[in-house]
Amino acid sequence: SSPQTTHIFKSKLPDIPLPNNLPLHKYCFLKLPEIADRPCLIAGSRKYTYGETHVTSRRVAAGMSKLGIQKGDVIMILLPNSPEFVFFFMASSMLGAVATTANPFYTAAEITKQLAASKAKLVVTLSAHVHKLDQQQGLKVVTVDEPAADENCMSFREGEESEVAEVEISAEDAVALPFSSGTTGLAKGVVLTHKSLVTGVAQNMEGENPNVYLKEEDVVLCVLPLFHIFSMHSVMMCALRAGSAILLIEKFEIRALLEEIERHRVTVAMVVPPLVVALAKNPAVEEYDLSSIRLVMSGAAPLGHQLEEVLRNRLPNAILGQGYGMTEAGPVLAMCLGFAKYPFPTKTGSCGTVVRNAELKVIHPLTALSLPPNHPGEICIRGQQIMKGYLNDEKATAATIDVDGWLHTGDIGYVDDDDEIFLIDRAKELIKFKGFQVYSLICVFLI
Ligand code: AYL
Repeated sequence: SSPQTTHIFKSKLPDIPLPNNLPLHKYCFLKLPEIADRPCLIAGSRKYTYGETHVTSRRVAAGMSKLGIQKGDVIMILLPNSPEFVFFFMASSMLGAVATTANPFYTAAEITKQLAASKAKLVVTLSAHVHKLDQQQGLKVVTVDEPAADENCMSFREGEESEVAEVEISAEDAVALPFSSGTTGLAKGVVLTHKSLVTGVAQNMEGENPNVYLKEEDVVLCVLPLFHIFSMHSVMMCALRAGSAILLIEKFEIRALLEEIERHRVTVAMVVPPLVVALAKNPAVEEYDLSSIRLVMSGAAPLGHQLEEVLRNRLPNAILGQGYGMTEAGPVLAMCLGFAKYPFPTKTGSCGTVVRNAELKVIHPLTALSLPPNHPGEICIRGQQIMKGYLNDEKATAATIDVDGWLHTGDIGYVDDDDEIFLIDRAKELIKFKGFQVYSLICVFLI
């Protein structure tokens, strides 16, 4: 083919109409009221049905609105995995506000930086973390555990459901603001709109043959932190849309986790490679019945072949596969088609096939020409799911999303003849070159 040919990769699944004019919370609760009595959130001894989760989110929205939170305001959710995370996230969406999420174990300095960059007006956290908050003028701090830590913060009071004002929300409004370092050193706010996230969920969950087939009877493990886009999107939002139950694990401890998986008959596990190591190799695993697990999706980092084989032996009944995502990409670029309702055969080591309603290309990092199958280059993605941009950083945004709408991931990989994507390990890790930080992706092509 001529060098000018653009090689564009698409899903094997047909494009579908996207319901991305809906606000995120409406979309996530689309199955209400049919599933109002089904289990939604399970956290220790606390259980909430879909109806309870929705109504509590509305009361939290009313409570936050009494505290002055309005459309366009940013709130920071500084919580471990808990029902409150879900309530505040959904409540924020209902108000047309934006949730910025952070690791509750961040240092005071890291939190302060994100508070300043995001201009958050309210922080919701646990009393144990309040001391890390630099309470500048106007910052409201609410705790969701009793009692409030000190006089500068208050215990959160839910409002009445009837007090939730209807706000006009446009699909282009921001709803989530996770922070990511992307392809350039410093952490930046990633502006994700209602449209990006609804599109991102729909690409995985909708259609006659959904790419990730979750059922109402599924119990989805939520052990990865919800403050990170992987869990926020592929566990919380996707499971809510499907009407599955979400098992919230506050902190990772292998025996406690195995016990919960066994007790609640977890069927779907979203994991990262270090967790696969624990599930595949920890001797404690032998003492528990994990036979309920039917699907394991690993993402966020490379999963070694051998490791995958060991896990396959441990969980012979489960479909194993990978998802490939990036915060800026809204977040899923590619997903294993073995998870589909009518699955396709897939290969070990592949991190999936590009999601539907999106285009993916692989470009030569120096010439920017698109490459045919089996040629490694930088992966680029285009579609309505990608971020609007980095918060208040036009330069970084322009360096990541080009004028034609392609988001450049900084990842090096190729697409094979079966449309499966293979990433080349650690291509994006920073290396130092003559005192400058240079991406190894450039070097791959220079050496
Ligand atoms: P961020 N294999 C190898 N590397 C990966 C993979 C994978 N399957 N997935 C992500 N990465 C790397 O923003 C890649 O370098 O999001 C990518 O640019 O913290 C970077 O991680 C992005 O890091 C899912 C599945 C979300 C995955 C994700 C992305 C989580 C990481 C939803 O369903």
